[in-house]
Amino acid sequence: MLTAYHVAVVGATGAVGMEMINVLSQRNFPVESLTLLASERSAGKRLEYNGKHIAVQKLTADSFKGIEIALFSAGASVSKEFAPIAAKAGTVVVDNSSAFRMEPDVPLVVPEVNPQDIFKHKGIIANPNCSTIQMVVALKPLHDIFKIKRIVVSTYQAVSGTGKKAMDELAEQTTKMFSFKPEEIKPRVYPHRIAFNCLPQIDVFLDNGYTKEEMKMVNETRKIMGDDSINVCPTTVRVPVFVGHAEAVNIETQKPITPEEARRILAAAPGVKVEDDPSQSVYPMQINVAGTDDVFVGRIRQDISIPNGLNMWIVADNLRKGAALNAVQIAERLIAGR
Ligand code: NAP
Ligand code: 3JM
Repeated sequence: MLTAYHVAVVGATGAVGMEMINVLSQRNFPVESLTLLASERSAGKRLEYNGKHIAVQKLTADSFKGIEIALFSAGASVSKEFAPIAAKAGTVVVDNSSAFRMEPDVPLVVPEVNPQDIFKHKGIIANPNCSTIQMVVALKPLHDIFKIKRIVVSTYQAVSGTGKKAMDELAEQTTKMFSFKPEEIKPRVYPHRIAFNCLPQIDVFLDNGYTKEEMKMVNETRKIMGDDSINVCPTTVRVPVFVGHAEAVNIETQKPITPEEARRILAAAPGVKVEDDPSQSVYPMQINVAGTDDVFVGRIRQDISIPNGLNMWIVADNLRKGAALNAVQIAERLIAGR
């Protein structure tokens, strides 16, 4: 008989939490009971899971009694406070926030890249940043063969990465622009207007001039790939897209690499789909990847400025592979025990 688990989603009413509920259902995750947790604001609200309407409960220190697996996506401060409480109660936490990602005794996992790290957990497993996840899924198979020395990446990130308030803000600002009322736009979530604009700032600025999002890509890539020698030079940009992050990625490798070899290796790589036919204007785009599970790669071409370099364009659904799906895949590996 299949074992089923007592599962909780923390931040269930959010953009990522709601996608977690969808993914648990779509992948038939063996759920014995599903507990939905959020702040006091959403207590009593009902969310649908497998045709049932489940009432959201307020998250408290007592929420984890009998819970075996908790998927957290309520922000880093909630994770910092409640993930250790859950772990102490015997729950295994898969945490979507940046709270524990760089802690040495917390595994940081992308199942296609470092599944073995899952079993080193001490109660908390961290889900990486969305932009990092899609990049390492595509780059690990190339690193294994050609050894990546340096990555230069620019991101084009959707507003859903910031949550549901940011999605509302883009919709409202767009409507105001079309009603010729730009003076009524008062940015609340971002420092500037996001409609019809690109913001070269994601998360806060650090002393080195990079943003926190950019440094997540540097540090998390090294930890997941298990290779501190990889140099990452990122620029992260918010674009007026609802769902899907895209990335222009340049790699410099130790061994010579050709676009043909890269296409062949990526076509066989787990979780990757190659969409690359310039003659037909075929390449991955956010409008096509939203709602899908794979990491899509196109525009694969030689870097004409250095001996061993390659350019590519990597796109994925940030709420699915970038967050909810990756977390559920971690939980699936965990219960499979391998
Ligand atoms: P969101 O749409 O704003 O949702 C936030 C969720 O957290 C809501 O369910 C909210 O509940 C809940 N929450 C807020 N404060 C809480 C509190 N004090 N106690 C309990 N629940 C609380 O945001 P989101 O986009 O889903 O993202 C949530 C978090 O997930 C982010 O802050 C980030 O840490 C993480 N995330 C990770 C990735 C990734 O790359 N892996 C991507 C996106 C997000 P209410 O409805 O009650 O307000
Ligand atoms: C807080 O697109 C994005 O803004 C990145 C997702 C995100 C994160 C994260 O996963 O790193 C949004 C808000 C965080 C965080 O630091 O936990």
